[in-house]
Amino acid sequence: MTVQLCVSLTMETLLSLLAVLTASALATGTNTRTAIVYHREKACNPRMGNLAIGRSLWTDTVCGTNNTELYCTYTEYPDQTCKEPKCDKCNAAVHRLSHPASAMADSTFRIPRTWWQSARDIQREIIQLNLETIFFFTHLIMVFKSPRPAAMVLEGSQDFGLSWRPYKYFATNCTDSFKLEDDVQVKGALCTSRYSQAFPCSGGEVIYRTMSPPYSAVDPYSEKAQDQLKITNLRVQLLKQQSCPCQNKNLDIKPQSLAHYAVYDFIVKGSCFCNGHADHCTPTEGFRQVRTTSKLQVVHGRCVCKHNTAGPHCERCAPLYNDQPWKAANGKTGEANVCEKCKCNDHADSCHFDMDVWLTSGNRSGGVCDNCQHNTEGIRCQRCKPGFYRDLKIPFSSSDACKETR
Ligand SMILES: [Ca+2]
Repeated sequence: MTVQLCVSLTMETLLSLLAVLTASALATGTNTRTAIVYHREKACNPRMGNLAIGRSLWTDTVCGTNNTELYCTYTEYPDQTCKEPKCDKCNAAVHRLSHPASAMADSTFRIPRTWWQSARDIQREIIQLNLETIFFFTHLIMVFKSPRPAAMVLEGSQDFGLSWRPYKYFATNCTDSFKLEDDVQVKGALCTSRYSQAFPCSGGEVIYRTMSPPYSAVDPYSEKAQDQLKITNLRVQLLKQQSCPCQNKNLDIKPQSLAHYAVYDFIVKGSCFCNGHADHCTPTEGFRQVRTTSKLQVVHGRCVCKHNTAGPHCERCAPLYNDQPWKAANGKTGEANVCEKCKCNDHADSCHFDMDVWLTSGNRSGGVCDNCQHNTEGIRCQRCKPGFYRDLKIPFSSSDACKETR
């Protein structure tokens, strides 16, 4: 999955290049030898990053929307004995006291740590990331400041939020909350209790990997993997709060000041989606970056296509390269599946793939040239149009190779 280079020198060419360099050094310039270096194209992928950086995160509520609220939190020592609770105020209108959703997407290494906090006493809350195009989603890391929820679900959309489907359910008890099996007992189950314990009361993590079994063995550019990896939106529904077990020991604090969700980090790891045909991406048209305090780079969505491919996600062949059907690169074998150029004798700017021509050629060449110019015709612009004759004195690829018959 971490194939980076689109092009690689084969070991053979590296060795011969080295031999040539050594030889020319010895020859001290009296012998000129030319090294022809063959490049072999390889499947490649743009770098991974946090998709939440430079984009807006949305939540239903935020702490202290209408006025200043008091809240308290518990933390515990490593041996799970409770520390004294800490209380503070929040107010969304006062920068120093505000805990907006954007605080989940700033740098993980910022000190003091920043966080988003929900309003008090709510059970259901949504954290959502909307992307401007399709991206590859590989994993999610959440670090909670409050105790982790007793029940939550991670969902993705591939159609800009029209439809959603669950990636994973998280619950202290999968059967009670969702009537699902727990992957702690049943490998590969859709629910897990792994990230829902009450301890730690602060700093608990939730981790999800899209390519965990049964998908980890699959080529990341295959249709099956893409169906799992592609997203335009991601959301986490927090469904049920869980209180810190320390709470029972201290009855002075009102329970509602403890009842909130708080999250330090919401890290959506992923990359631009290029079918294995690009190692670099630029901003999608119309994309407006949210001001970010993070030094980390924004992951952009428009591929700079290689392998003679084109389109925002390198999802088709470039205009003159449709001699074979388009294919995604193969992330497992590293095969680039480069788009092949049509043979149009320099008389056309584009071609299209034709299945009949492909089958007739014995699956070798299916390109049909479009709009043959320079008075040529044929599926390869390989002959002069009626009323024109071929001038044999000049190459056929020349623009005046077909002359008008007088
Ligand atoms: Ca933060």
